[in-house]
This record gives sequence, C-alpha cells and structure tokens, in this order.
Amino acid sequence: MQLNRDELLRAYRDMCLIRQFEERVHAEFATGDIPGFVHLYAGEEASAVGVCMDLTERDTIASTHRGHGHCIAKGCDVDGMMAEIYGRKSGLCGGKGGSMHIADLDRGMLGANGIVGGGAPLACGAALSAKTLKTGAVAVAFGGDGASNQGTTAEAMNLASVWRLPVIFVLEDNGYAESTASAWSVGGDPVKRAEGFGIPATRVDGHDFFAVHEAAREAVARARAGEGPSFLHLKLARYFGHFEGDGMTYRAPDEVARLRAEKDCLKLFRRKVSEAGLLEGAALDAIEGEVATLIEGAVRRAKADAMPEPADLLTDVYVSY
Ligand SMILES: Cc1ncc(C[n+]2csc(CCOP(=O)(O)OP(=O)(O)O)c2C)c(N)n1
Ligand SMILES: [Mg+2]
Repeated sequence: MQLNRDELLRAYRDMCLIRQFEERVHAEFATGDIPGFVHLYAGEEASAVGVCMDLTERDTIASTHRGHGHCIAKGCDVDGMMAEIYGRKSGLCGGKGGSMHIADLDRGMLGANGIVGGGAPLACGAALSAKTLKTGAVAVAFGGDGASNQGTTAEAMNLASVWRLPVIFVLEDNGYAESTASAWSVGGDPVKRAEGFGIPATRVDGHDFFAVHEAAREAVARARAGEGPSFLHLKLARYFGHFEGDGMTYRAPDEVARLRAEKDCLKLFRRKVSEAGLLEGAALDAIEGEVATLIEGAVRRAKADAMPEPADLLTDVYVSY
C-alpha cells in the first residue's frame, strides 16, 4: 500500500463522512423536511474517495444526480451541502439548487447533474481548458451504467481520445439505471467500448478502496503526463433505492442486507488496514465518533437556517466577468 498513515486516516474519514451523511439524509428525508428529489450514494464511497484521493483543488470533477459522495470526496463543506439539501440560505448554492445541483467551483466540483450522461462533456470541456492553458489540471467525469449508454458519453470519449485530453471517465456500475438492470441493458463490455476509442481502460472492484485508488492514481498520472484519457469501470452497489421513496421491488428482498454484510467498502477497508497493521481499531472508531458530531451539527445548523427570500430568485442568474 502506497498511502501513509495520515492519508489512510483521511480516506477512512471521507468514506465515513459520506456514509453517515447519506444515512442521516435518508432518515431526515423520511420526516418530510427535505424538499425535492434525493438520490443517495451510500455503498459507493470507495469510488468517490479512491478516485479523488490524488486530485487537488485545481482538478475538477463532473458529478451525477447521485452526487453527495463526489462533493464530500472533493472537499465540499458538509454544512454547506446539508443546508443546500434543506434548501436553506447558507447552502453551497444559496439553497436554490438542492441535492441534484450542488456545485462548488472553488473546490473544483463542477456540479451534480440531473441530466444522465451530462457530466462527460463538461469534464472534457474542463480538460480542454486545462490542456490549452497548460495548468496541469485533470478532470474526472463520474457516470453510471445508465449514463454509459448515452450518446453524450460516447461523443465525449471520442473527443477525449482525438484531443488526448487529461480526463478520466469513471463508470460507477451499481447494477441498475433506476429499476433497469445493467446485466441486460448494457451491451458488450464497457472496458472494450473505451478501448475501441483508443482509451486505456481497466475494471476494478469498486468496493475495494485500495483497488480503486491504485487504478485512479495510474490514470491521474497518465493525464498529468500529457498521455491523454483513461477509463475506469467500477463494479459496486448502492444501498438505498434509486431515489428516496423508491420501493425497490426490482431487487431481491435480501439483496441489500447481503451487500452490506459481504461487500461494505468501509468494513473491507477496516479489515485490510487492521490485517496489515497500518491503523488500529481505536483510531478508526474515533473517526466515526468525530464524523457523527459533525453530521449532527450540520443538520442542526441547516434546520435553524432561513429559506432564501423571494428576491433571491433574481440573483445568480447571469455570470459577470
Ligand atoms: C438524459 C436523461 N435521461 C433520463 C433521465 C431519468 N433518469 C434519472 S436517473 C436515471 C438512471 C441513471 O442510472 P445510472 O446512470 O446507472 O446512475 P445511478 O442512478 O445508478 O447512479 C434516469 C434514467 C435523466 N435524468 N436524464
Ligand atoms: Mg446505475
């Protein structure tokens, strides 16, 4: 393992933060206090954290409708995210975007995106700008198995290839697009699709933080060296429904319980670092406690915050240069 103690602790903290954030939003959504649509990322933490581990603030990511994990892994403020999800003034977008439109350009988070397959072209734009301005920055496009079948994704991959863009396409294959199983909706092999565009591609176990990080590290290095795009196919699973309120009648009754018991990326991380003698259980437990306090505070502050004013509707409409 190439990560030092501080990096391992940071990785576990970020994965815990995502998990507890999502478990809490799940519980809070059920009370009816959270407006709009919410898609939860719990179960997929190793992807966001493993991929973003070697990125800096100048690097950018384009997210999806299931974006909370990507935001946290890219360093977005958790208070600002929670307030945004509650539609409050102190939210990262002034409470006017909500869960599916959280963005924080200061952190290189280009935005969650309600348009499936919308992230890949945006990441290519960011990568083209980085390449043209020679900033050395890398862009990442996260997308699901559903997004992988969109024309936008294929067009973006082609452009990334011919322009040798510093971009990484991360396919988070959680087995479903809404209720449609990827087993019968994704034709052929996504890795071979990418290779068809001349893009180096690899498939890794998306539950394994270390496997994801190793593949992502190689892809980031390739992009930074000016060697063009990469594609990662991560097989993973979501623990909640497609959206909050989804009855999940298309999944086996014990499917999620089995995944949580056998494939939980947090448990897998704990086991690996314990077996390798890298981190002690007490240090990991302490992180879980700190994260719980942080989430508690974020929910309390979000609930106490004001809603945007009607006049706020007219702000943030145009960008001034
Ligand atoms: C262009 C477009 N088509 C359809 C939808 C409706 N829709 C929202 S999420 C979703 C499924 C996306 O599945 P996937 O890409 O696998 O992501 P996951 O939800 O599994 O994370 C669909 C079809 C949409 N938002 N945008
Ligand atoms: Mg999916």
